[in-house]
Amino acid sequence: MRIDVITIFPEYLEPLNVSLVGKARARGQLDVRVHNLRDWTHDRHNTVDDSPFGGGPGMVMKPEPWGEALDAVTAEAEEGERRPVLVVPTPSGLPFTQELAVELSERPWLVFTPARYEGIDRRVIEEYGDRFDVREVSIGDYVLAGGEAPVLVIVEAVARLLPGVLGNAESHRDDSFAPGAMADLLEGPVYTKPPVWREREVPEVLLSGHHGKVARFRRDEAFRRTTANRPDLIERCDPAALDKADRALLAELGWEELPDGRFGRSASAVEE
Ligand code: JBQ
Repeated sequence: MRIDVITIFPEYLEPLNVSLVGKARARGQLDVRVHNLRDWTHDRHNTVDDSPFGGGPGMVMKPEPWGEALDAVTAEAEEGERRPVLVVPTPSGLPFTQELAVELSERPWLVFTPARYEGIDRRVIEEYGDRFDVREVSIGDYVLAGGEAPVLVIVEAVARLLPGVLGNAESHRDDSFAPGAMADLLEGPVYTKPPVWREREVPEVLLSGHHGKVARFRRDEAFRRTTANRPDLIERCDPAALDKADRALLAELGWEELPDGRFGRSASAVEE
């Protein structure tokens, strides 16, 4: 896979040399090219932004440097196979999900255009929307100063899905949020040696060697975490994915079975 990033802060992308993504690059599985947007400015101050038409606070990124940069970086784009996906991080984009990570991982070429918070002149997105597949994406509902950190997040989520990048092909299967993971539950706690640390013991069942009981324990813990941290995942859980023990545990945790077999927080639990 080829990845281009066009940014006014190339140093911000240095972490792409480290760890999983860095190793994938070193092995030739990922071709990452980081470009400085200011290389495509022509004035003395290398200006990339200007005040917004219509007024308002902050600055907007000018279209010309982005246009020249995108034309240069994507010059080799061909129709069909090598059609790049333009990934535009923005707080007003579609939520970035594992599903989108999988979709992007199946494409040969991603081009990222992280911008400062107020964003890029809209005409740039329109112009390239005609030539490439454009995905405007947000990594979450909080305030960031720019799109560079979202690029790091998205590239890591995508890179680990590329064939051969993760050592063990099995490692994908149980990911929380992986399609087909434990019925979209969060993962429970994990433990390793020593079996006792500062007088804290590893749950006995995990040392028992009883695979059925271990699986049940893990599933119960996954439900406890998911009800506590992500009740929305329980609410949209497919009732067919719930066994008898799951239902009993949810009831014990204060959830009630609805007429359609789904679960909802009982009135008393919602009040809290
Ligand atoms: C978003 F993608 C961006 C770009 C700039 C600021 C942002 N703030 C919150 N979430 O992912 C985002």
